[in-house]
Amino acid sequence: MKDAAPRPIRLSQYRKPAHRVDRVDLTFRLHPSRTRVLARIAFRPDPEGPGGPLRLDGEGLRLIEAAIDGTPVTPLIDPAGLSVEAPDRPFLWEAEVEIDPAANTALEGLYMSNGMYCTQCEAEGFRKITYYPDRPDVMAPFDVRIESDLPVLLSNGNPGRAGKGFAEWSDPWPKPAYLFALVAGDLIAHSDRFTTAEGREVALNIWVRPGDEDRCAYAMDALKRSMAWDERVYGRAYDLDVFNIVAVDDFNMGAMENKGLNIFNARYVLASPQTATDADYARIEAIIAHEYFHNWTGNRITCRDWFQLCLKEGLTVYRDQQFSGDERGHAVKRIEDVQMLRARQFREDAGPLAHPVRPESYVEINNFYTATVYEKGAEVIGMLRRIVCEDGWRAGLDLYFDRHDGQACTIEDWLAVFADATGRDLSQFALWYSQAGTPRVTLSSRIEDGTLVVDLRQDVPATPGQPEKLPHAIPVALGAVARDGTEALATQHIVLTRPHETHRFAIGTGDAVVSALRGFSAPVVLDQPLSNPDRALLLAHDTDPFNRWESGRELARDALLRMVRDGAAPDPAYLDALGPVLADDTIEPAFRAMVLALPGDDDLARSLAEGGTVPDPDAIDAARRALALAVARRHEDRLAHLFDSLAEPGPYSPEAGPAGRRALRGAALSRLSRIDGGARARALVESADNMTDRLAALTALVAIGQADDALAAFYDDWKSDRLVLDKWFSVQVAAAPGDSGAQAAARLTAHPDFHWRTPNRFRAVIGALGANHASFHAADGTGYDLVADWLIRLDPLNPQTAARMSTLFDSWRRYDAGRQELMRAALTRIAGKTDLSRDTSEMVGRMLA
Ligand code: 0A1
Ligand code: ZN
Repeated sequence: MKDAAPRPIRLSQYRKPAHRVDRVDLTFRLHPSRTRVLARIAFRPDPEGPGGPLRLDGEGLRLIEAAIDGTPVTPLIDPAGLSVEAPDRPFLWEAEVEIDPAANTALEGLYMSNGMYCTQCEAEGFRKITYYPDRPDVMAPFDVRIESDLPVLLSNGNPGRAGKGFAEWSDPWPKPAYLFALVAGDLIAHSDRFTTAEGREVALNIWVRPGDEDRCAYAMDALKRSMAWDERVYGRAYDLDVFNIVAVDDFNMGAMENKGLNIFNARYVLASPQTATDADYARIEAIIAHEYFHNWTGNRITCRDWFQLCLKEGLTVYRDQQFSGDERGHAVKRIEDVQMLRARQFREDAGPLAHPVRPESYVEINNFYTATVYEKGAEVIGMLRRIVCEDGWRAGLDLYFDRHDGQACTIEDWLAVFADATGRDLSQFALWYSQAGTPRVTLSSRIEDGTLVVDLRQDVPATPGQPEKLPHAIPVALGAVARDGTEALATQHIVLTRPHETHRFAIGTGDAVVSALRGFSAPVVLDQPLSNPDRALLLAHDTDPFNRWESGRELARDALLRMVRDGAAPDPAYLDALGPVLADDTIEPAFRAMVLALPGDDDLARSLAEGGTVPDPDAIDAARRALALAVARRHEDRLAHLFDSLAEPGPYSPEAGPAGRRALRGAALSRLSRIDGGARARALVESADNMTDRLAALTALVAIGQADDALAAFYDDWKSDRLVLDKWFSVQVAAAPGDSGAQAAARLTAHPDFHWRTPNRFRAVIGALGANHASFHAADGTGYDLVADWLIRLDPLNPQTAARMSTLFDSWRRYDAGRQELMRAALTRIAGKTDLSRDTSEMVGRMLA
C-alpha cells in the first residue's frame, strides 16, 4: 500500500522548485535484478524558489552512496524521496542507486519486456530510476552512458562514443525527466533517412525484435510524412541527428514521445497486410504522427506542472487529427473523431469521473490521461481556432513558438499568445479549461418574412464539485437547406456567449431546415427538434458532410430509441432514407459505411438515461439486432451488389481509398450475414488475403454465433503471433451476441495463451468485455464479477492499467436497481481489497462517491 489516505495535489498549491538543474550525467550498469544507476547532477538554487534543503523524489530505490561536491552525505530517506542540506550556491550531487528492472511489473521506470530493458517515465516514472526533482518544470540537458553486453543501447539525443559493452548519448535540448528514455536489447533496425527543410540529415530507425523487421515499412512512411507535414503546416523542423522508435510488447499506453527516442506499444508500429487491419494502419499513422508532433508541442515547449497536461496533449491530438485528415480526407476523419469523443469523453463527462480539461486536483496523475484531457482538449483547440480565425491562429501559434521555446508553460501562457496576437479577450473562452460537463445547446428556428430566426439556449450541467456553471463561448456553424434540397443559407459562423441568444439571417426561401453545428463546431449536445423527414432531407442534401452523417445517425438513433422504449417496429422512414445512400456510387465508400453503422449500445444507453428512461441492455441489444436485420432484409439486393462489386482486385494497399471500399464491403457483409446464414462470411474468412477482410468476416460470424470452425482455423494460423492472437481473443468477446460475451471472456481467461500480465492481452479480453455492452451488463452480474476479479488480480502488479480499466464501471448509476446493486458491490469489493494501489483506489473512490 502506497499511502493510507493520500492527500490530493492541487493546482492552486503550485510553487516553483527550490533547485534548478544545469546538467545531468547518468551511467547505467544494466543487470536484470541489480541495475546500478550513477547520477551526477549539477544543481543551482532558484532565487525565486522557496529555498530550503535539497528535496529529491525517489521511489523503490536502494541508495548505495551519495555526495555533495565530493563530500559523502547521509540524506534523510522517506518512501517518496530524500532530503538533504545543501549549500546555497551551485553544487554537484552524486548518487549511486540500485534498482530491480526484472521485478518491475508496473511498467513505470526501468523495466524488462522479453529480455529487453526499456523505460516509461511519464508522468512520474523517473523517480523510480534515480533521485531527482521529478517535475516537468525542471529542465536540463542529459548525458547518458549505458553499460551492457546487449547489442543495441539507446537513449535520448545524439549518439556519442560507443564500444564493446557500452554506448554514450548526449541530448543537448533541456528536457524534464519525464522525457528521459533508455532501451537496451537484441533489436534490429528498419532504417531510413530524412533531410529537414533546414538541411539537417536525420537518421531514422525503427527498432524491433528480430523477425518483426518486415512489418515496419508503414510506420516509417508515416514518420517521414509526419516530419514533412510539420515543416509544411507548422514550420517546425526536427532538431537532432537521429530519430529512434522502439516497439515493445509490454506497455501500458499507446506510445511515448521521449526526446529522440519514442517508445511504442508494438501494436502501434508493426503492420503487414496479413496481420494488421485498415483500422490498425490508420491508428499507426495517427500515433506515429502524434508522438512525432510532440517534439515541438510537448518537448521543446513542455508543461509547467501536470495540471497543464492538456497544453501538450490537446494541442498534439488536434495536430494529429489535422494530419490524418489531410492524408485521408477530412469528412470521414471528423466523423470518426466525433464518434470517439462521444463514446469516451461524453460518457466521462456525464458520470462520476467528470473533470475539467485542466483538472484542479488529483491523487494519482496517471489517472488523468483521459478522454477529457486529450480529446476534449483537442476540441477546445479547434474552437479556439474557429474563434480567432485563420490569421489569428497563425499569428498566435508563431508567437507561442517564439515566446515559449525551451520553457515549461501553462494554459494561461497558451491563451495569452492568442489574446496578444489578436487583441481579443479570451477570458470567457478560458472557461472551457476549467468547467467540466458537456454543454447542451437547444435550438429552435422559424422563418418570418424571408428571415430565418434562430433561438439558441445553452445549459452546462452540474458535475462533481461544480454545481453552478457560467455560460461558455460556443462557436456554432450553421446553414440551412431548402425543401428542394438546395442550399438556402451557406454556413454562418456565430459564437454563442450568453445563456439565450436569437440570431437572424436573410434567407431566400419560405421554408428550410436548419443544419446546425456543422462540422461539429463545438463539443456540445445539440438539442434540435427535427422531424424525421427533415432529417432525411439533410441526409440526402446537406452540403456539410458531417451533418449529412449526423442526420442519418439521428434517424437511426430515433428508430432504436422508439424500439427500445415503446417496442416499436423498425422505422420504415429510416430504412427508406438509407436507400439512396447505398445506391449512390458517387458518395465516398468510407462515408457510406459510416452512414450504415448504427449508434453503439452505450451511446443509446446514455441517450435513454439522459431522457429519463432506465436503459435495459438486453432490450438495446435486441433492438440493434432487429434494426440491422431489417436493414438487411429491406436492402438485400443493394447490399449484395455492394459486397460483390467492392471486392478489391489488386494487391492490398492500406490507403484511404481501398480501405474505405473494404469498410463499406465489410459493413454490407455484417448486415448480409444476418440473412445468409453466414455463407458469404465463411467464404471470405477463407479466401481473404488480408487481415481487414478476414477479421470482418470472422466478426460477422461471431456475431451470429457461427464462428467455431473459423475461430479454430484462425487460431491455428496465428497462435505464434502475439498481435494477431490479441485479435482472436478480442473478437470472441467484443462481437459475441447478446450477453454471451461474459461466458466467452470467462472461458478465454482460462486459455493457456491468456498472458494477463501483458497489458495488450489483458485488454483484449477484459477490455473487450467492457466494450460489449449487453455482455458486460449481463443481468446475472457475471460480467461485472469477472472484470472485478481480474482488476483485483492485476492491481498489485500493474496499478496503472487496473485503474484505467476500472472506469468500465463509471456509468453504474444509469442502470436498474438490480444492476446498480451488482455494480456497486463489484466496486465495493475492489475498494475493500487490502493494499489496493493509490491509482485504483482513487478511481473507485470517485466512482462510489
Ligand atoms: N504522453 C503519451 C502518452 C503516455 C502517457 C502516460 C504514460 O504513462 C503514464 C505513457 C504514455 C502520449 O500522449 O502519447
Ligand atoms: Zn500525447
